Amino acid sequence: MTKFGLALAATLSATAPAQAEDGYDLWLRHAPLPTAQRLAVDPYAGCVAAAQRATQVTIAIAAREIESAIDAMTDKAAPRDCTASAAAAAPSHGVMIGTRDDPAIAALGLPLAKAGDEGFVIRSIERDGRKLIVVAANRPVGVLYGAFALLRELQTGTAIDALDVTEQPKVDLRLLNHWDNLDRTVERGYSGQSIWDWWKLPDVNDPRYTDYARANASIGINGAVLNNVNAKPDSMTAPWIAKAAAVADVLRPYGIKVYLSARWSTPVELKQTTTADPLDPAVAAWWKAKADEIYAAIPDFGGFLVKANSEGQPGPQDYKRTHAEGANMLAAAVKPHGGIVMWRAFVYSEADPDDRAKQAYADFKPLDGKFADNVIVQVKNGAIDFQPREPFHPMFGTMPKTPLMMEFQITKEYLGFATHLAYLAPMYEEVLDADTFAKGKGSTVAEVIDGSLEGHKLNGMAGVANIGSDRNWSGSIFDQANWYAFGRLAWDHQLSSDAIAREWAKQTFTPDPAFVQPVTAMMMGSRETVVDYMTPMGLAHLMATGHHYGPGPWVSDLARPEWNPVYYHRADKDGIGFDRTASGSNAVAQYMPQVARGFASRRSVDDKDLLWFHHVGWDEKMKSGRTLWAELLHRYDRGVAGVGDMQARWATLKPFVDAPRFEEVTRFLAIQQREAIWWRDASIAYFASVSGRALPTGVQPPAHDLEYYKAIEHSYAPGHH
Ligand code: GCV
Repeated sequence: MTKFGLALAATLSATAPAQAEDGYDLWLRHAPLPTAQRLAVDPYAGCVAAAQRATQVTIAIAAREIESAIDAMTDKAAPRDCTASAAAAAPSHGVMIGTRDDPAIAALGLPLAKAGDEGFVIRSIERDGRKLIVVAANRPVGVLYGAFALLRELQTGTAIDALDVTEQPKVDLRLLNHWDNLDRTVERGYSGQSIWDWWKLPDVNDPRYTDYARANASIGINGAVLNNVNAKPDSMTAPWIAKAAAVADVLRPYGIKVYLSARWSTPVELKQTTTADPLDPAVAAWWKAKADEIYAAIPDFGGFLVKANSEGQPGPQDYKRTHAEGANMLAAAVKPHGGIVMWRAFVYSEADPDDRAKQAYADFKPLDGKFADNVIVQVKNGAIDFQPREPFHPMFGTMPKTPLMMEFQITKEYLGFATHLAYLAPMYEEVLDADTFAKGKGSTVAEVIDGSLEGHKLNGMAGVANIGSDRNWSGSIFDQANWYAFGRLAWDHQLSSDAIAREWAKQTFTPDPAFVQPVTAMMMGSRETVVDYMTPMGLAHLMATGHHYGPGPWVSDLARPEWNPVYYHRADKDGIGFDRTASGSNAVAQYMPQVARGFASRRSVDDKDLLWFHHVGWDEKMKSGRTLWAELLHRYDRGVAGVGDMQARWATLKPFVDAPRFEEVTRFLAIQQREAIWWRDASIAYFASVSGRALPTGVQPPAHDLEYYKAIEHSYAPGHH
C-alpha cells in the first residue's frame, strides 16, 4: 500500500461509525486499532507464553485475555486455541507473562520489588534480536492486572515497542458495595435488577458473573460486598451463604473477594439469641460460629460491612454500647480467618437536635483509637449524603488512630439517576485532593484513606455500585465511565479525572482525537453542570422525597426534620444557607483549625461551598459582583445552558459512534435538558416566593407557577425500596 493509501485507511478506520453496539462490552471492546498501530501490534498476535498457564487459573485467564484482545485489535478472524501450544512456553517473539516463580520471568531481573503484592511490570524488551513484551508480577493477580493494563496501553495508543510500566495500587481494599436486595431489587439502582440472580443461585451461575469479574479486574477492583447495607438476617443463613459462596467461586480467579453486609440484630431475628448486645458472650459466640461457617464455605471471605444505628437499622447503641464495642465484637469473630469489619460512619438520628452534618463526627471522634486492628471505618465523602457537591467529611484528618476508608457513590441517587449525564471523577478527585491539614499543609484526604498519613495498614476505597441486569450494566453508556473511573482512582488516586475520561473514551468509543478531545471536555464539565441546575453554591438535599428525583426545595412536612429540604437550605425572606460557623451550628469546628478558618470566613470560603457554611443575605454581593440572588439565577441558567452545550457537542460526534449508542445518549440528553429546566424553574419559583425577590430583566421566568411544580409526583421512580 502506498503511503497515501495507508493514511487514508487510517483515517477511514478512525472515523467510520463502528458496528452497532449495545454497551455490554464496556471498555473491553478491543476494537480494531487504527491501521498504523495495528501493523505495529500485529507481530505480537499469537499464543502468549505463559509457563504457569496449566497450574494457575488466573495466569490462564490473563493469557487468554491478551490473546483474544490482540486478535480482536488486529482484526484476526477466529481466536485461536493456545491452551495446548508447546510454543507458548518459549516464544521467540510475542508476549510472555508470569510471576517471579516462573524461571523465565525471574531471569529477566525486572524491578518486581516495586510491584508489591498486586502490582506488575510491563516491559518491551529484545531477546536474541527478537521483540518481546513481558508482563510480570509477584502474584498471579498482578499478572492479570498487568494483562489488562497492557491492553489498555495498546487500546489508548501507547507505542508497543516502548512499554515500560511498573505499578502497584495505592489503596489495598478497592471495593464495590452493592445495595442489592435479596428479592433482586436494588436500593438506588437505576440499571435494572440486581445482577445476582439469588433465586437461581447456587445452582446456576449466570455467565454475567464472569464478565462482571473481568470488568472489575480490568480496573483493579478486588472486593465486592454482595448485599445491601440495609441488610436482611437471611443473608447469614446456610442457603444464602451457599449462594454467596457460588458467586465467590466465580470471582476468586479474578482476584475479587466477597464480603457481606451484616444486619446487627441477625441472631435475635433468627431466634438464636435473646439479645444482640455485643458484650453478651452468647452473642459473640454466635457470630464466631457464624464466621466459622462462612469461612468453611468461602475460605477467602473478606469480612462484614455494617450499617448500624442509622436510618432505623439496629446497632450496638440499642444496648447502650458504642460503635467500637459493636465493631470489635464482630472483628473478633472474623479475626482468626484474616477477615475484616468495615463499620460505616453514616449515622445520624432524628432524636439528635444537632446539625445532621455534625453527628457522625460527634459519635465517632471519641472512639478514635478504640477500634480493633481489623476494623476500618467507612466514611462517606461528605458529612450529609452523596450530594452533587459536599465539602469533605470532617472525620477525614481528625481520626488519626483509626483507619478510615472512603465511601463514594457511583450510582447517581442524587444526580439524576441513569438518564442525566454526570461524570463523577471530578467530584471524587475534588474530595481526594482536599487538604485536611491533619499534619500540616498537604495532608490530603487521599493520604488519609490510603493509610500513608498515619501509617495504617488497613486502607481502602469503596464505591456504591451502579451495576445491574441492564444489558449495558450501568443504565447508560456514560455511567459506565463512573464505574471505570472509580476503579482507576481506587488503584491510583493520583490519576487525573481528565486522563481517566480520555482513556475511557478511547476504549469505549474510538481513540480518534477528533472524538476524544470534545467528549472529554463534555464529560469534565458535566458534574458541575448538574451542580448548577440542582444545588448551586453549596446548597444540598433539595431533592424530592424518598426517591430523590427532581426538585423539592419546598418540602417541610416530613416527620424527620433532617429529611426536609427546608432543613438544609434555611431560606427565608432575608437570605439562604445553613450557618455552620460559630454563630450557627459550628460544624466548621470539627475540621482542623486551618480548614475551619477557611470555611468559616466569608472572605476565604469558595463560592461553591458558600451556602453549605453560611446563611447569606439575598442582596449581598458575591465575588462576581452580582447579588446572591442574581448569582443563583445565573448558575441555574448556566446549568441549563450546560446541558444544551452537551447536546450540541454530542450531535457533532455522530460520525464516530455506532447508531444505538449514539441514539441512547441523544435521547438521554433530551431528558436531561427537559429536567434541568424543571430543576431551574421549580427552584427559582420557590426561592422567589420565599425571598420575595423579583426576577431581574432578562431572566426567563419559570414556565409554570410554584403550585405546578409542587404537584409533580413520581410515585414509581426506580431504586426506592
Ligand atoms: C442504603 C441514603 C440513601 C439510602 C441508603 C443510605 C445509606 O440515605 O438514600 O438509600 O441506604 O444513604 O448510605 O445507608
